[in-house]
Amino acid sequence: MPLNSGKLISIEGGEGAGKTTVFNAIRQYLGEAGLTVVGTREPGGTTVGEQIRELLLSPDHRIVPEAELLLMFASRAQLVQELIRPALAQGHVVLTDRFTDASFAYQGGGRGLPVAHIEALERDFVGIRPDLTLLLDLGVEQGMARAQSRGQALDRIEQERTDFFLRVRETYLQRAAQEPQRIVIIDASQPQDAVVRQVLTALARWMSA
Ligand code: Z5A
Repeated sequence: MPLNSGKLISIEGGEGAGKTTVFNAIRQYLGEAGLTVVGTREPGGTTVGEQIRELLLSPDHRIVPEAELLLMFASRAQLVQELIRPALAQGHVVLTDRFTDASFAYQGGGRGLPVAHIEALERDFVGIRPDLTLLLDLGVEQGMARAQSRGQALDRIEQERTDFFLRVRETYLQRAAQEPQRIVIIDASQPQDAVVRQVLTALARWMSA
């Protein structure tokens, strides 16, 4: 896919999948290719969105699944209108650490909310899907061990039980099976340099398709 018009690329995966390293590697790769890359993350990415993120991730709150879903989409609606659409209109590449697939995986798969509600929110308040999604896939136990090895306190969602994360992973993989052209599965169980190599190979293939 030639990058001569704005494109949206998302990075997805479970806990400790290594999104941070991959994000930085993609940004550098595309920058060296002469493209303007606008990086962002979800939830968050705008002043309003970052405040919603704090609310969502603070272990101090008990948030019901429906409110959690709506807050994710409130942050996303703000991000799409304030940052993503303008950047795409200028022909930039927007690289985001998570996007709507995460709501299907966490609030749909993990929390068990009806997929039809998430599809309606996506249609009415987002209106765009990534052109390319890199799904960093990793066993749940391995991912949780990595996340814990950071030595930081776990946020509200990271404190969920293993079965929640198993459903999240399963949902991501189902979505990848449904949209193989858009969602590329990366084996994130490998060492960091091997994960980055897989990602950049997938990116190069997509750019030249
Ligand atoms: N969420 C949601 O529920 N619904 C939504 O719609 C959206 C999000 C958009 C915050 O997202 C939470 O919001 C997240 C999903 C939910 N919940 N959880 N749990 P986030 O993306 O900001 O947070 P996160 O998923 O918790 O990010 P993370 O744990 O930081 O994941 P990561 O970025 O993939 O991990 P990392 O920091 O790159 O790596 C973790 C550690 O592993 C670190 O010490 C690395 O050095 C190490 N690492 C990374 N790769 C490797 C390899 N290959 N080998 C060995 N060690 C590695």
